[in-house]
Amino acid sequence: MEASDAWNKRWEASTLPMARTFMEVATRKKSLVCLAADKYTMAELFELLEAVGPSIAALKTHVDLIDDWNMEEWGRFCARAQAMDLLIFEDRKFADIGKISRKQMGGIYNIKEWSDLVTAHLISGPDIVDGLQAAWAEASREGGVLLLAQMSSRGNLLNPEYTSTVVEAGRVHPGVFGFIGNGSNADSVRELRSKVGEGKMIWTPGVNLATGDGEMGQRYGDPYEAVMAGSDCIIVGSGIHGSDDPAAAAAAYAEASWKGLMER
Ligand code: S5P
Repeated sequence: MEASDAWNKRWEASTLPMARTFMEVATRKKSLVCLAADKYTMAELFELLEAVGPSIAALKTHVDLIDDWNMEEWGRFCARAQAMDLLIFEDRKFADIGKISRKQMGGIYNIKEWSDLVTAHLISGPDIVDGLQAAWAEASREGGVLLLAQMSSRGNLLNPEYTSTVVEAGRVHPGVFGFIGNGSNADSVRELRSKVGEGKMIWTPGVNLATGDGEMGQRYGDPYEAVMAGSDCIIVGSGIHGSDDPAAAAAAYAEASWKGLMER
């Protein structure tokens, strides 16, 4: 199947090349799954990637979780992810002013050199997106920013008015790839999609085949429901890496998400 057929309006309306790249990868792999690779050693990360790589479309990292992180091994890890046809997404949740966020793309982790996507809060204003884009430009690379428009955790402060403000600013910004939405609640995703329109991605964490409450205030909704409600990618962590059989779990999430896209 061609990505343009699978994604229809989203394909037509998408403004950022990286969004089309994602839609192509997802179509090749029949998976709208982004793995939240929340592991604490390089060995565990490599093992998880080998097990689930074929069933996922993107790899989300928290580079500052890893106890034995070093650039050499990280470079090998990213190369392996690219060889497995994955986008690399550092979930750094930048929030500072534009010039500092730009510099935070460098430093010891040098995120600008290997990330295709990063997350940011818009709390400091729209210049954060320009700062992050300037960092990728310095590295002669392209990337996309996912703005946190909603969150999955209980008691979060991102109320509907805040969500609308983030979407209004982000939907017209060429450096914005899309928005993070609350996958634990299909109605929230639907509401977010109505605000966003067709032109940007919505990616949703807070998704698990076992719905309900997770650890420390996390909440979970169903992956298929999230896609039907307008999510373009389900971000799944413990549902995959916490499973006894991560490869089988990843395949199950891929199937649920692809079924959602086909029916949507
Ligand atoms: O609102 C959010 C935004 C994000 S990016 N809620 C989230 O849970 N996340 C991330 O998604 C979080 O940082 C974690 O890496 C992942 C969810 O993991 P899980 O184990 O609960 O599926």
